[in-house]
Amino acid sequence: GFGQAVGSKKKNVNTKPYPLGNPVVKHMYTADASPHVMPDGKVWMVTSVDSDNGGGYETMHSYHTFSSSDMVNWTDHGEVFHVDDIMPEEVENEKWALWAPDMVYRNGQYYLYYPVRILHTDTVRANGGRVTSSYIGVAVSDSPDEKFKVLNPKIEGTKGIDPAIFIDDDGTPYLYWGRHMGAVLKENMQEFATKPVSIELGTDRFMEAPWMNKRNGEYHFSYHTKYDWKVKLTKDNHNDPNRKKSELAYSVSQSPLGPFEYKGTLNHELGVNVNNGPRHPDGDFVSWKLTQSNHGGIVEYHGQEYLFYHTSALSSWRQDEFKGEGTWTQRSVCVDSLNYDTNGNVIPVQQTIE
Ligand code: FUB
Repeated sequence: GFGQAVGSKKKNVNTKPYPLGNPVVKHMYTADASPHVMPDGKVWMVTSVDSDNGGGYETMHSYHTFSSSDMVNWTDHGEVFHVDDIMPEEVENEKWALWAPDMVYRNGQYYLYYPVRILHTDTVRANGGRVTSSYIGVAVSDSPDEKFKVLNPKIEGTKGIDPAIFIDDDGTPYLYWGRHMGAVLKENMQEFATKPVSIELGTDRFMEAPWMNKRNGEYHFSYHTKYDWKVKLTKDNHNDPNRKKSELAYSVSQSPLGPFEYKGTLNHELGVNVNNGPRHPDGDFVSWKLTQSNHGGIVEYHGQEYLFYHTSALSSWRQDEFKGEGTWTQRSVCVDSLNYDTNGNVIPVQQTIE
């Protein structure tokens, strides 16, 4: 837990309590929230867990679940799944990670969809990079706050990360994953009933993190956009129209597997709108350097929609009271209201620390 030196590179660890509303989980690093209303009437989310010591994407090894009835106060139900639950002994020397999960209720049980990401330590590509492989597994539990047990370690036909599960009003379950792939699941929730298809989104901006929500009978597919992750965001380039931005964007269709029409931005990068962005409690603008990988989830609760995403604001605060840039893989889940204009288009959310 916190209290030790958090943040691998910087020694200046701020131990004062974090003063603001977002992120909503402050006692550990969480990412990739997947929110759903469950039968107990609360919103539950399963999240990735980023390591305290800044070990990076390879050290993402477990999931926690959280519940809330006001979207502000979240109860941590602890670890419900760990990479040890799936790792066969014969490949224990490889580096295994659990990336962005999703969890859904169906016929009295809870299903956890998880992407397994393996970094093959003994294989190197011609260009020097290590070989990775990813696929989707599913685990099951009687309760969202208890340990999940593997149901199908590898859903045939999956390759890639970031599963998102969506159950339509007629009860048909859809799984989305990887590079905007989608398919109908069988009643058993662990095999496909249809062949996976590549979903047309009306844009080439898709990078990762698919999410599906239904609104007024239409299907909204949202995702994290491709961005120039090697380009350091500065005051000078943050408004450059040619820079590929790390945003959440969405596309809309009349059908769950598309084709979709590109609609636009769901949320802006943290700090990009410097004149309109989140502010330091002292009144200064928060550094644009807080920009982080973006991963969304949308839920409607008591008639209001909410957008979940993550930032590095907490790791930045712990290192430098917002003056530093946080750690890329010490992220924290944030929640903001998601609203629409009179034409039904999303009013893009400005990421906040409030
Ligand atoms: O959290 C690990 C990976 O980073 C997720 O799978 C991606 O969506 C990105 O958030």
